Amino acid sequence: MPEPRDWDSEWLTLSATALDAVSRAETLEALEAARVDFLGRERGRLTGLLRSLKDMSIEERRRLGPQANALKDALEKSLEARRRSLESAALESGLAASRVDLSLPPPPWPRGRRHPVAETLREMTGILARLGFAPAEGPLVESDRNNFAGLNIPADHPARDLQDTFYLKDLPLLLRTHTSPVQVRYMEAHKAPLRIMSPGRVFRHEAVDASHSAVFHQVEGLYVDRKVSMADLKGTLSTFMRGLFGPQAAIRFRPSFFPFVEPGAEVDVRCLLCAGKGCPACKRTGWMEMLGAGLVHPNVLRFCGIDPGQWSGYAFGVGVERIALLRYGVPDIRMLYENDLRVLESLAP
Ligand code: FA5
Repeated sequence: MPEPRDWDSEWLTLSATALDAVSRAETLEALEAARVDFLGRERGRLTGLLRSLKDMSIEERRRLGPQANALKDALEKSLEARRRSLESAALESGLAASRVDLSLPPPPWPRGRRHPVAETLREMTGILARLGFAPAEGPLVESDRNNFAGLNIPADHPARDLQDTFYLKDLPLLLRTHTSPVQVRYMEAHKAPLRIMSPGRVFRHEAVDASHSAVFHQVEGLYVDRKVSMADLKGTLSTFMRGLFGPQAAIRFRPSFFPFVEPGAEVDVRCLLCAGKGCPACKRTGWMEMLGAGLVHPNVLRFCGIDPGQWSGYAFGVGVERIALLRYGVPDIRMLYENDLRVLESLAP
């Protein structure tokens, strides 16, 4: 026989401690522990007492039953009240900890800026505009006529080689290999006199290296008037290059050949990356080829309906990326196109 339980003394401890345990719980976890201790379904002490009412004598049950039920109600109410107050305290302290100080300066905002090629292009056209050149545009997809034939480039010229030119499949069209076709378009449409610049993208089927890309940009310049001479060309190009590289920039003219000019020249700028000592970007020559230029060939003027007896002109075509490499001190043209933000952000104009 198990010992008869002393319900009265169990009740005394229970009723003396239950409400106290609730009001002493300082955290939601402690409160939950107190709830389980008294009202837990399996082992709760008050739950146990209520469940045992059926085992008690009638007098005990009459005496303890209503009191135990009243304590259960009171305990539930007080648990609920305590839970709310602990929850709102937790909320308050959370808010206080994460308070936003509106007087603090905002975090730095990442600042966008122009791509070095776009910025170089903008400066180049800015200088030429101040020298009196008006903007003109031409399409990227061109005819053989404008890209080659009109520019006095004969059918067997190596520049037409499949190796250099991207031809469109099944069409007598190509991706322009230089900005010079804009010369043909503009002279045919407007005749002389004229002074234009034409910036844009060009395409060549070419092996890519530190200074060559298959897609790059050029700015074309063209000036046709009475008695335009090589001296005018030199003057304009010197001013142009000094505008881009500063008054110290060293420039050299080299005789060169382009079918659409006579005489022809190439202009080099002393490599700013190695100060002329020789590096991969300048192919160890100390100089970087920047542009081709010359006096417009009489055949080209004639092709465009301009009388070479009355008019003469000069033309030049500048590589924009080559200028950007020097201005930004970038050793490899590919770095301009890989769009690695760490590289682009480090390039100060
Ligand atoms: C021409 O394209 C001529 N149309 C330029 C010209 C215009 C001459 C008017 C006379 C009169 P060339 O192929 O040399 O010439 O290219 C001109 C410039 O473009 C070069 O000096 C160089 O700066 C740049 N360039 C040429 N090929 C590449 C390439 N693969 N990648 C980057 N830049 C290039």
